[in-house]
Amino acid sequence: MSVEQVTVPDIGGAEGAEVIELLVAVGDVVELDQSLIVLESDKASMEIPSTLAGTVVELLVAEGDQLAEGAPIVKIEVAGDAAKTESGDSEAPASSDEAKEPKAANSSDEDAAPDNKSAEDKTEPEVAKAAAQPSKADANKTPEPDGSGVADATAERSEEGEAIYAGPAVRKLARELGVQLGQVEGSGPQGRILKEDLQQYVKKAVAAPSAGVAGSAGLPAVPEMDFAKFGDVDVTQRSKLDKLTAANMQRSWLNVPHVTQFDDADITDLQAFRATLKHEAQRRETKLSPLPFILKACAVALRDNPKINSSLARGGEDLVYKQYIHIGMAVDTPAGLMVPVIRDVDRKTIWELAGEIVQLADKARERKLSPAEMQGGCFTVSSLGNIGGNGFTPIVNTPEVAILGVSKAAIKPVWNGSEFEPRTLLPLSLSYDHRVVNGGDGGRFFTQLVSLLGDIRQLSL
Ligand code: CAO
Repeated sequence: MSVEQVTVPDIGGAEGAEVIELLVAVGDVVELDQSLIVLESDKASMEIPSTLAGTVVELLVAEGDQLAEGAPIVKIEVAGDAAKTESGDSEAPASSDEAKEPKAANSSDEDAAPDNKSAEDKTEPEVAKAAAQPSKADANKTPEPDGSGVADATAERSEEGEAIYAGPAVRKLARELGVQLGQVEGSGPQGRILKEDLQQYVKKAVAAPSAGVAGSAGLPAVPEMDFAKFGDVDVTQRSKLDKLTAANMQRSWLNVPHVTQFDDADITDLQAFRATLKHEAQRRETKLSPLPFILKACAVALRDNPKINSSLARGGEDLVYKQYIHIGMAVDTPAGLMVPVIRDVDRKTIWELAGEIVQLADKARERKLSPAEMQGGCFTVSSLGNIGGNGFTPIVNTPEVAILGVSKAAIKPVWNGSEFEPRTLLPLSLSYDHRVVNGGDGGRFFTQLVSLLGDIRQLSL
C-alpha cells in the first residue's frame, strides 16, 4: 500500500479555475479516470479525472478554492507498489511536500515561492499572505454555519493600512458582488467582517440616492424586488458559468452597436442530399444535421469576406484580419451556454465537421471541454434549429464581429414564376458589429451564405 497524490492536469493554461463541486469524499473507493472534482474557469467547466485507482484518504481542496495546473487534489491509497502516473505524484515527505506546494492560481509568484521561513521569521504582510492562502488542513474545515467562515478568518490590510478580518466565504461573496472589503465595517470580534455586514453594505449602497446609477456606463440600476411578497418562490444560486455568460452578453450588448439582417436559405436540395447520406452517417456512427453544411458555407463566405473574419484591436485603431477560420458553435448544456470552437473549418470535410460537432457538443454537455477548446473563434454559429422559432437576434460574441443565428427550417410555398412550389426554407439571422461591418459588407457575406446553402455544389469550388 502506498499513498499518492492526484494533481490538476494541464487545463489549457487556465489560471484561477474554481472548485465548484467535490465529487468524492474521504473513504471513497475511486477508479482510474473517475471524476474527482469539477473546476470552473472563465471559459469552461471541466471534471478532473483520477489518475489513480484506490481509496481517498485525504481531500486537499475545498469548494471555492482556486486551482492551477499542478495543484494537489486528493491523496489516494493505492494497492501494491503503484508506479507514478503522468500527473499523479508520489507522496513526498512532509517537509519537501510543503516546498513543492504548487502556485495557487490566485496568488502572485512571490506568494507561491517555496517558503521555508518559520512563522516568527516572517514579516507581518507575509503572515497575512500566508494566512490568506488556504492550507491543506484549512481546505477540509467545515465553514461556520452562518457562512461567515469565522473559523478560517484571515487578516489583510486596507489601503489605509488597517487590518481587514474576513473569512474565505465572505471574501468570495465580496468578490462576486464587486465590493471592496476595506469599505465595509465589520461587526464581528476584532472588527471582523461578517456576511451580514456585507449584506448591509450592499443594501445601503442600493438604497442610496446615487444607487440609481450603476457602473461606469451610468445606467440606472434595476431595483431589487421581493418576489416572495406575491407568492411562493424558489431561489437558486446561479452557476459561475451562467453569471459569466450574462456578463459577456451585457458587455457585448453595451459596447457593440448591433445590426441584424434576416434571410431564408432554400435548403430543399441540401435536405434531399442529406437524406441520401443517412445510411452512410449510421455506418460512420455519426449524425449529419444541417449544421456541418452551414459551418462549411460560413467558412467559404468568411474566406471571401475577410472583414467578417476580423476583430478590432488597440481600442479600435487597428483591424486584425485573421488568416485562419475557426468557428464557435453555441451549445445548450444543463450547466449553461458553452461555445466550443471548431478549428480550420475551411480545411475540413463535411464528415469531419459532423464528427467534431457531435464530439464537442458531448464534451460540452459532460463539462469536459478544456479552455483551449473554447478559444480562438473568429465567428459564431448559434443554432436553435432543433428547438424552434422563426428567427432571433443573436448577440455578437466579442471580440468577434459577427454571429449567425439559425432557426427552424420549414416547408413553405415559394413562387417560382408560374406557380407556388413547396420548398424547405431555413430562417437565418446575421448580427454584426456596425463599428466594423457596414450594411454592404454584411449584405454581401449574407447573400453569399444563403446562395451557398441553396446550392451546396458551390461548396466544393
Ligand atoms: N431546422 C430543422 N431541423 C433542424 C435544424 C434546423 N435548422 N437544425 C437541426 N435540425 C434537426 C436535425 O436535423 C436533427 O434531426 P434529424 O436527426 O431528424 O436529422 C435534430 O434537429 C437534432 O439536431 P441537434 O441539435 O441534435 O444537432 P445540430 O447539429 O443541429 O446542433 C448543437 C448541435 C450542439 C448546436 C445543438 O444541439 C445545440 O445545443 N443548440 C443550441 C444552441 C444555443 O443554445 N444557442 C443559443 C445561444 S444564445 O442563448
